[in-house]
Amino acid sequence: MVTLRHDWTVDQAEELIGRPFHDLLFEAHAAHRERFDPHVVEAAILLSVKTGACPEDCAYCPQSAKWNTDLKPERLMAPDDIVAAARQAQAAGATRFCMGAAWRSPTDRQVGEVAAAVEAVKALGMETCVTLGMLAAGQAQRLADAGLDFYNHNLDTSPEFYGEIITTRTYGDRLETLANVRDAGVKLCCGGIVGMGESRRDRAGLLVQLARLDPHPESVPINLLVQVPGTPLFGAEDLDPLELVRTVAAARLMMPGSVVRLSAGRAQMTDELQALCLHAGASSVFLGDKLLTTANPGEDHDRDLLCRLDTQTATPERTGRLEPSASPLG
Ligand code: SAM
Ligand code: DTB
Ligand code: SF4
Repeated sequence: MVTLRHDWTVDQAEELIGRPFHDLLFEAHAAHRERFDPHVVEAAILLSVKTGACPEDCAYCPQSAKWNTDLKPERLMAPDDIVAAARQAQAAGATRFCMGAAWRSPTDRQVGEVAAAVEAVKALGMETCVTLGMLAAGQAQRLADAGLDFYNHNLDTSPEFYGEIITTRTYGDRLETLANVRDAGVKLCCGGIVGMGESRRDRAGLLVQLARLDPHPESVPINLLVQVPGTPLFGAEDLDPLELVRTVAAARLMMPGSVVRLSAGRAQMTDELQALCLHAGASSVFLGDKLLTTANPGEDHDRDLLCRLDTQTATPERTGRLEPSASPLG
């Protein structure tokens, strides 16, 4: 069984991503089958509970107040409306409901309001995830007390490339939030974005930072940049799609026990590219026709694709995670 390591170097990760394509995919798929049922994909649904007017300057993000995008800012949603959306998500087959807010860092009052929504969504029997920006230790504890399962906070890219993308908060700030979340006993959803003009070595550097977290993040979203008009990264050179596949495969091998999510950008991918990413070890997606503010493939398309791939969405009874002895490879 592929062992869990936290001592990856950037050279090793870069070598891994650059292995002969078929060797890399073979190894990643085999590692995936050691711990996961390859016929099951975890399904989460996102809701933007507070949209736009964000003071940060993330170059990819349509929600930053610094860029002129066609986005209408919206205040924090009422708890009843959030729970109604969660019910719909559950009816659509999602087992996890992820709530995102365009904040740099929430106030204690805002954390309290989100915590109330988390409690209500939990009561439906769904897993909960929120992403609210930087979080202080006490705020993480408040969310943990409400029963929060996951906190999403991405490292986004390598420490070296980071300054090209965001100047209003540091890599160290992000690591501090991750530590606060972990200390409160909440599971981590932490990954990054590819296709921002970074090099392969940057992608390796991101994976090394993620794999150095001990334990590894329980959930690792790999986002392909969604290019939004008005953001500085609109018009960035497209990434070779096979580099996305390589990144997913390397994430699978470097964090063998984590769930890798093929996250943003699926609406811009062919079905065949998504199939390759799922073969390379991704086993989680966002369902629905919207991510936070941009388009996602939508229920009909995804049902058809998963059916063509002989794959079903996870249920509480069939999560897709195997006991070590239950590997279909024997
Ligand atoms: N404001 C909070 C924060 O950034 O910490 C939470 C919401 S933010 C929208 C969540 C994540 O979405 C970002 O960290 C980034 O990785 C991802 N994201 C945002 N815009 C994206 C885009 N255009 N393409 C791909 N991923 C994107
Ligand atoms: C993550 O890594 N990707 C999701 C979730 N975590 C919050 C967000 C993707 C956002 C894509 C751009 C948008 O829809 O606004
Ligand atoms: Fe704000 Fe988050 Fe968007 Fe950055 S990614 S601009 S912090 S909403």
